[in-house]
Amino acid sequence: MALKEGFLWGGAVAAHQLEGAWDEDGKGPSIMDVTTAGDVSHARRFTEAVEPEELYPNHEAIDFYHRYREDIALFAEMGFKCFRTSIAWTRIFPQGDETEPNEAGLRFYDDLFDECLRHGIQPVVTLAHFEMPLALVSRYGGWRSRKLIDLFVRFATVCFERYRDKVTYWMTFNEINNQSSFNDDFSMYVDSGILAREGEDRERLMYQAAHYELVASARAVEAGRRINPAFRIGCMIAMCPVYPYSCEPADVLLAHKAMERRCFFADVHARGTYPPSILALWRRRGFELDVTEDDLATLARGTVDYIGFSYYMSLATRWSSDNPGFDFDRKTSLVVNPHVKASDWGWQIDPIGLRYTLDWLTDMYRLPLFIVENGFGAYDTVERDGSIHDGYRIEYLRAHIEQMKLAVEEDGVDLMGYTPWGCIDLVSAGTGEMEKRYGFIYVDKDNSGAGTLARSRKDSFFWYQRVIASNGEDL
Ligand code: P53
Repeated sequence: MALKEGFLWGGAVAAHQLEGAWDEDGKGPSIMDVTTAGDVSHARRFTEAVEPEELYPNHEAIDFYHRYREDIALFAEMGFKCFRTSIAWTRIFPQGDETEPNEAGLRFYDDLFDECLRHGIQPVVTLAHFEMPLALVSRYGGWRSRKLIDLFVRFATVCFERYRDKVTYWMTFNEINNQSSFNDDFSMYVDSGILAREGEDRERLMYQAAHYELVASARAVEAGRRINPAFRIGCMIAMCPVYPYSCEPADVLLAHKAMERRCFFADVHARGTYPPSILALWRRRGFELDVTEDDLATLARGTVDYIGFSYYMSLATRWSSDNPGFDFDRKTSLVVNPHVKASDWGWQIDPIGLRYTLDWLTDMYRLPLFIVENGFGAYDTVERDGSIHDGYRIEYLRAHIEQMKLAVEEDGVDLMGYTPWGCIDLVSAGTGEMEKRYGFIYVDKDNSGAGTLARSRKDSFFWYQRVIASNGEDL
């Protein structure tokens, strides 16, 4: 059994990481427009407003806003069947709480999706990919506020109605579960627009924000179904399987607890209920969250059609006696896995982990799966003749596609498609660097922002073209 016919080969990006044009045609500032550049050892910072002396790599990004025709032609040349991008909320509702959408923003995505469809490329669209309007942070404290549910549903509804006949595949919140690392400022900010204040209980904040988002997602799913019953609406989970460091029972239990904490979001999206472990955790912590009967009914109704997920790496964890509650914390509970290598950014490379993830998600949720991100961030070298020999990237992707095929062919996983991340070089979410490159297409721009923005084909471009043409047989 090979990959199914109509398998959605493509590539994935997010609006803020490639569009640029951050203040054009009525677009409002988003949280990513006040996020500075960082690198592997310096975290990105968030300023309150746009400061003149700071470097904000997302402001220009790779200028896709003005160059998308050329870029989509290159995707078409590779044979893409689909293209995953996101809609910048701030192009549609610049401040987030207007009652009428911004027509110029809506028109941009009309043109973009038309251009894709002209090439036979299906748009796959994420509604919230790390970039809520900044005004929602200053006015409401981000997803601290229940008010955000209505505002998000309004945004989602406007998009569903406008692109009813252009987009079939949707996702609500990108990597909604990154914030399970609630001690990490970046994850809390990009998922929920929350900067924890001194003395606030970050864990409680995270569960409350996540609950509002899950309700907003469920209401969006319901709205989408009404608008077009043919829509396929999914969730999006960052999947990093957490392995026990050893077969010591406490290590195994901690790894299991880590998966519960990281993946309960998928339970709510897919089954419409919170798992007992999370309800028990809230009781144990004494969290009295704003969760109404009506919310629970909404969650039960608005379950997703498929599970979209990203897969880059696996993690490993080791229990220690100062952790009697088996709490998993990315900052303190992780250990290096001695059996796998890591990228220059410390991401552990583990192709078998992708098969494990596909099998695990299928066992848990029995839904179709969609690998909407996978890839290798690496430094590339441009040769004197302009060629780019990125054999390391081909090697990473080949190994992962092999495991993905085994999951389908030998384990019976129902897989909709595969869209490698950053199919064209773009701004890294985690570090803001340009030089952490994922693309099949090189973009001439460096970390300081210098470069012509010219596009060129890497070796991986021609390789991926063959992979798609052979439906994954010629690797
Ligand atoms: P960058 C952390 C862990 C796994 C995936 O990431 C992550 C993150 C956040 O940095 O994000 C996803 O650019 C995300 C994309 C992002 C991509 O992975 O930090 O959905 O927006 O660009 C790769 O190397």
